[in-house]
Amino acid sequence: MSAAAADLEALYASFSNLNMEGGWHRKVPALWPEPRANFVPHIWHYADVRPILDRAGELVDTEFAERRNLTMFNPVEGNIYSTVRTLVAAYQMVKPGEVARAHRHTPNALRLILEGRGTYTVVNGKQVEMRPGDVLLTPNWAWHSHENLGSENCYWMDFLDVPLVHLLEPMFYQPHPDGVEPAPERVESAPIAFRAEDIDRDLAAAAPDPAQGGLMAITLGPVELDSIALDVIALDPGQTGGEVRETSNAIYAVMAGEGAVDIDGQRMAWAFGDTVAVPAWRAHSLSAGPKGAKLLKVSDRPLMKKLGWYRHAGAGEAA
Ligand code: 1HN
Repeated sequence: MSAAAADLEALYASFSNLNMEGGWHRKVPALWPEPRANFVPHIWHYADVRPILDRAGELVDTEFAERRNLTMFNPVEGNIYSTVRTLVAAYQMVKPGEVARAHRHTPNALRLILEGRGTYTVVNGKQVEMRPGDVLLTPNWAWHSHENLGSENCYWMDFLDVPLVHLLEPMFYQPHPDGVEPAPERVESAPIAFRAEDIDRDLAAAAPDPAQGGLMAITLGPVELDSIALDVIALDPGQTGGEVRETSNAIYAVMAGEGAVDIDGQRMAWAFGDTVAVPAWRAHSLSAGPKGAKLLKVSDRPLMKKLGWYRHAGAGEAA
């Protein structure tokens, strides 16, 4: 070893037990030219999930489970929870007569109802029926419980920013002291409830959205979650959207119809109730089968925008 090399070794040794590293001496880089392909595109099929939910309904009691849900984790090394970096998606089923007790937490949540009438969610004391095709928000720290007062199983999807809260640390969680909120007020409409028929009406009047590959799309609002944007995208029969590539992390949920997503040279076919993880900066385009399709896109775009990190490339035209 040269004298200079020996001096350097001595320098590294002098701070190696101080929990410090020289920025010029890192084993893994801290910066890179553009978003890396960390999380991977992945699809979960509702046809696979539904019988599992039914079986869980026989074996797992909601008295015992705070929530009888199945979370979808991205199949990337070391991950056992997140669907994409900032978001987690889950499927949940509540049987007639069952109650998912009230609780509140700092993570923001929303639900997309797939099947079943007669189940009510109570959000901050307001009781709203959850109907197929509805999207219902549960913002940061809002009390929420779910109760099936009908005669059909109710199936839905949950989306939460729990992985973001894990990263940033502001996790708070409380079960409601009374189990459920006492004397909720039943309402037909609420600012946190986007009804299927209202979504369809707004979509029918929508214009092509360049940010969604030129497909017809609406953004749900004006009441919004701080960290999560909700876009509903409609495809005509046989339509193909232009390529979309953006820094936001997204999860698509199929509200109606069938089709496919082409992503990084891979094609994934989807149908009603399926979930597709589209991590940041993955070029992708959607296409519909012969009956058209409708998708909910759940993304962390508001965060990216607030922080000045939202970028998108190749706002393609729909064909
Ligand atoms: C949660 O609170 C619900 O309240 C659903 O229905 C899914 C997944 C992870 C963490 C909390 C709910 C959840 C969840």
